[in-house]
Amino acid sequence: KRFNVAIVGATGAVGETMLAILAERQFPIGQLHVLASERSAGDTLEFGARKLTVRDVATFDPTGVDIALFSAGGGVSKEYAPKFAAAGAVVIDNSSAFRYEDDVPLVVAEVNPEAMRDRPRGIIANPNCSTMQMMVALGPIHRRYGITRINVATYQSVSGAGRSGMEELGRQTAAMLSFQELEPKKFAAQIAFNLIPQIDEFLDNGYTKEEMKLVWETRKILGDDTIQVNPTAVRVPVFYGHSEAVHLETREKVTALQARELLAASPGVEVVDDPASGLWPTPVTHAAGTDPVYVGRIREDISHPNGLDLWIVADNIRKGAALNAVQLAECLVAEHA
Ligand code: A2P
Ligand code: 11C
Repeated sequence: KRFNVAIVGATGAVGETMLAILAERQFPIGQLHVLASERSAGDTLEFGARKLTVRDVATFDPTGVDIALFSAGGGVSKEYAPKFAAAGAVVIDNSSAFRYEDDVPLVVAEVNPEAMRDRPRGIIANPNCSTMQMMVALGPIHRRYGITRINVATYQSVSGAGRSGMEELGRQTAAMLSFQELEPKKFAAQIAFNLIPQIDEFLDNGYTKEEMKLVWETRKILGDDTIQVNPTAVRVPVFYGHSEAVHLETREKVTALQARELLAASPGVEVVDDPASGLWPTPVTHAAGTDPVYVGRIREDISHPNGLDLWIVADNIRKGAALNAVQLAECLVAEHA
């Protein structure tokens, strides 16, 4: 069987990677519709040898679409995802529009794929990129040793803010190297040669929404509302790849050696951890353009008897968004096998 697929937000940073990954993994595609706003309607995108014309989602008839991958922001998802679902498509939504609703599963392919079978609204939510990579590494540790608390500081690349985020870092860096200044537009402060300790808006509790996504999504994906999560999310001048310094506390003690062995055998994880030869993952040398979630700096916390420290790096556009969405689409295909 072949599946008719629509990508909503196909011209964006995530959408174009969804297209690339569908082609790479030889997804069994029948018709492929690439949709965006009226701004880019009429533009052409390539899919292997095929040339596809971008259409405006607002005037597109979703009848006959089997699987719709949405990555055009929460507003677009809220308006159009229910319409695609009503027309019979299963929607895999990369926005935060439905993630926290009880009747919408929130799924990381390697961690809780069973959750996607129960989808009464025909919508499956793809987690936020910073949660996604943390879950691929922490899911197996939680299952074996029981995580009680997570302290995490993130180092998030500008591609998380979409194409315009990457453009701002590029232009601002070039301007500064020629002794000019470029006013920030996309980010709240200069991002070139700088760090910004705010991603998304502030909430009443003093945490940002990006930080609270790590709390809410971790509990939902691991199915455990008792897990305590204390995040700080920071934007860094890196193009592709989010990094995270994660400090865990577990119910049962886990040694660094046990963690290394467990992670090395876990799906989607690649351990890069050889301190003796100075080997640890970075967004540029390991993650960018690749699929695994890389884990290094695995060590026992000297300040806590049941503490474990990890450095987790992944391509936020691939595993953090587009790749997981395509993996979920592959699970839908498997349901028909
Ligand atoms: P468009 O190219 O028409 O602006 P990014 O995250 O890289 O900024 O990409 C956002 C994606 O979401 C783009 O494909 C963009 O399409 C799409 N998009 C943004 N707003 C809308 C909208 N109102 N309707 C449909 N697609 C939208
Ligand atoms: C960032 N994590 O790095 C954000 C982007 O909820 O899907 C993705 C936001 C989301 O800016």
